[in-house]
Parts: sequence; C-alpha cells; structure tokens
Amino acid sequence: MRLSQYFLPLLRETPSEAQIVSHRLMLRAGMVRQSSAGIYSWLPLGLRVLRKVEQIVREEQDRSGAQEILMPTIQPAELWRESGRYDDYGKEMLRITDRHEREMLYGPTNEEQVTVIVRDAIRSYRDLPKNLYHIQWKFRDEVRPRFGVMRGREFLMKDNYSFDLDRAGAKHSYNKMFVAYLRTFARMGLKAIPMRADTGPIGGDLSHEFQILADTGESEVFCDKRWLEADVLAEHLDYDGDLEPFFQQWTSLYAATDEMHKPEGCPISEEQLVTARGIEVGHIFYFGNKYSKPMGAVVTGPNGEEVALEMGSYGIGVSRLVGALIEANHDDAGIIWPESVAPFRIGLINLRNADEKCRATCEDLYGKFRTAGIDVLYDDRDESAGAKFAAMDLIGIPDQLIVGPRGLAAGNIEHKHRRTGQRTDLPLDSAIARFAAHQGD
Ligand code: 5CA
Repeated sequence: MRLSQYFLPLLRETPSEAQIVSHRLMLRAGMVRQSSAGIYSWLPLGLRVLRKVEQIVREEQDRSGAQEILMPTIQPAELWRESGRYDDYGKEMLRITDRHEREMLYGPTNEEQVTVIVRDAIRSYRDLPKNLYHIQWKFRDEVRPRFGVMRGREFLMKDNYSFDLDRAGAKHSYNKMFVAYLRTFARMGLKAIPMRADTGPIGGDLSHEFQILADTGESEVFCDKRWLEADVLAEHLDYDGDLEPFFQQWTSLYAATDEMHKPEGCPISEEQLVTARGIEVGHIFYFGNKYSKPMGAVVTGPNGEEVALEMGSYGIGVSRLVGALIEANHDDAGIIWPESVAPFRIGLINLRNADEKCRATCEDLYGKFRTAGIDVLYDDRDESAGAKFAAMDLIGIPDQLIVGPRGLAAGNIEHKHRRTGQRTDLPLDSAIARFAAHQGD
C-alpha cells in the first residue's frame, strides 16, 4: 500500500477524550473513529489489525475442533423469554421494536439463539459432542462505556458454545477451550492468566477469566507471584487426549478476580500474592443445563432416556484485544505491533522523493515485496524525513526499511527494528530474501 493513497488520518494532537494510552494511540494512528459513545468505525489500519486478531482466534478455534457458524446480531425477544433471561438482563440489553410491533433485541450474547439451533437439529447422543462458534458484533448498553474499544457498547466477540451428553464430556469441552485460549493469546505475544471468576448473568458454577496484567486494566486481580515468570506452553497438547492434568497444573497456581478472591480464605501467603490490575480478554463458563432445560434442548441418551444437554460458553473480546495489545506493546513514540497481528509487516520509507535513485529503488523494493506476498506500507509522500519516521513509529510496523541517498551510494538501505530501536545497514540485494524468508515464522 502506498501511504500517499492510503486513508490514514493521523492526529498530531493527543485527543483529550482518551484517558488511556491504547485509546489515544488508536485515535492518533487513524485506526478508529468514534461514532457515538462506545461505538466505533474501524478505518483501514485498525481493520487490518482486527482481522489479524480475528484470524488467529479462528485458527485456534478450528484447531480445537470447534466449527464456525454465523448467527444474526438481531434476535427475537421470545428466545430470551424461553430461557427466562429477557427481563433479568435489564438495561444493558438494547431492545428494538420492528414495524409489526414485534419485540426484538440486539444480541449481547447468543446462548439462547444457539441452543435453539442445536435443539432443532440434534436428537441423539450419537450427534454429540458439538462445539459451534461465531465471530459477531454484540451490543451491550454499558452504563459507562470507556477506554475506547476496551469497554465499548458495540464490540466484536468470538463466542462459542459446547454441547455434551454428560458432565465429564462437558468438562473435556471446557478443558479444550482452556487450552485453545492459552494458545490463542500466546500467538499474539500476550500472557493471559486464567483466573477463577464469577459467572454473572451467564450463570453456572465453573468459570475462568483470562486476564492480561496491565496498570490500565479495569479489574482488580490477585495471583501467585510465580505467574509473573510462568510460561504456559500449550503447544503439543492433543485435543482428543486427557487435558485434565494440564488444566489441574495451571489452575493450581493461585489466580482469582476480585469477586472470587477472599483474603481470609486465600491459600497463599501475603508475600506470595500479587495484587494487580487486569484486562479481561476472555471468559469461559460451564453451566450444565441452565439453558437446555428451560428451552427443552434434549437428546435421547444411550439407554433411551431423555437427557438435557450439558453446555458451556466461551467468549473472547476480539475488538477489546486490539486495545489490550496496544496497552501491552507501546512506547512514547507509539504502537509496537507483535508481528503476528501487525497491520503491515514492513514499512518502507523513502527519505528523498526527489532523488531518482531513491525513488527507483523504493519502487523496485515495493514491487518485489508485493510479489513475495509480504504486506508493505510504502511511505512515498512528499514529507520530511522526520515526519515519515514519526508516522512509521506511531503506527508501529515491526520492521522499517529506510532508503536514502547516502546509504544507496554504498549499496545499502537501513533496517530499523521498531521494538528495539536497533538500526543496521542492510545490503540492498539481501532485503527481500531476509523478509521473504521470515514470512510464516
Ligand atoms: N456468553 C459468554 C461467553 S460466550 C459471554 O458473553 N461472556 S462475557 O460476557 O464474559 O464476554 C466475553 C468477552 O467479551 C469478555 O471476556 C471481554 O473480553 C469481551 N467483552 C465483554 N464486554 C465487552 C465490552 N463492553 N466491550 C468490549 N469487549 C467486551
């Protein structure tokens, strides 16, 4: 992409409405614009990151055996009357009436909708287990939308729903998601700590929130000091094997959200306990037959008896993750994207547009990167070198290639690694090979 043609409305000033760094940087880097409180438009740069995050989430769901569907954003009120949640959900639910005076709502979550789909399609225990997910916009009329996409009213969530015959099967489904979540966040370079959590309006008796420690987090969280060094490797686990030992291992290290943490009953000493702020990027629930029973989602069991489905639901805040990633990866100059979610892999800077050799070299590199399938953002604007450096640092592309007359005279371009700030000369003819080889690492 040529920056001269790209829709990238950068802001020089820090927007006064933004209280936390990720919100400020998302506005300054031209990633999003607010439409109304807690509702955002995603501009090209922001959307690229959102899609990258979404794709990692999708790949890890698929790997775990979950199957993707797409349910609507608008649901009929009757669905929620069947489960008994229509009135309970209160003011957070955006209620709508259509032209026929039918009560509808913009879905805050999809337990009811998916339960009906499965109820109507599945008759026998032989059709189980099933795990269905979708990545869809949700609406919750939050009392205090804030921090940009971190607590929005409209936000993108990956939510999935598991259906099993019995508790043991449902626990295995829960464990699978526990593993899939750790893998998902690790691929984004994030350490998300699974914490015993309250189940709130979703319900059930087993639940973990995945929290990233950050000073700007909304939740107060408590965990064992050892979590700070712990490296959870969930790479080589077989989803069909027994995941319970892994689950036990990583839940035995104390971690709890403030609703679940009781100082009196805390199993670890005060010296061992870390109190911190956390950003909740995922939340998993096991709630048995809370929805299947009232909604009549039953199958015929092995002995011919009717069994209400055992269910769990699992959410990841996809749009929130974009903000959380910035909270975890930035410096004074701007964003520092981890490679796996970067909007572009390479930022190509032409220091002297007027110089024919610089221009020709950049055009050549740009063409070759594109042919090699490497996403490159080429700053071909008539701007000062300083402005170009500042823009590239602000939007956080992991590797910058800087083309200037002095380097070219020696056959070199300069490589700047955004995260370390390290600059090295790179022989012009090795630039493509170096990054082409890097693709897919
Ligand atoms: N039905 C369950 C699981 S599918 C559910 O809705 N869980 S949840 O309420 O915990 O939401 C799942 C995830 O969505 C949260 O962990 C959080 O990362 C994200 N999320 C929730 N509310 C918001 C919000 N207002 N803005 C941005 N992300 C949110």
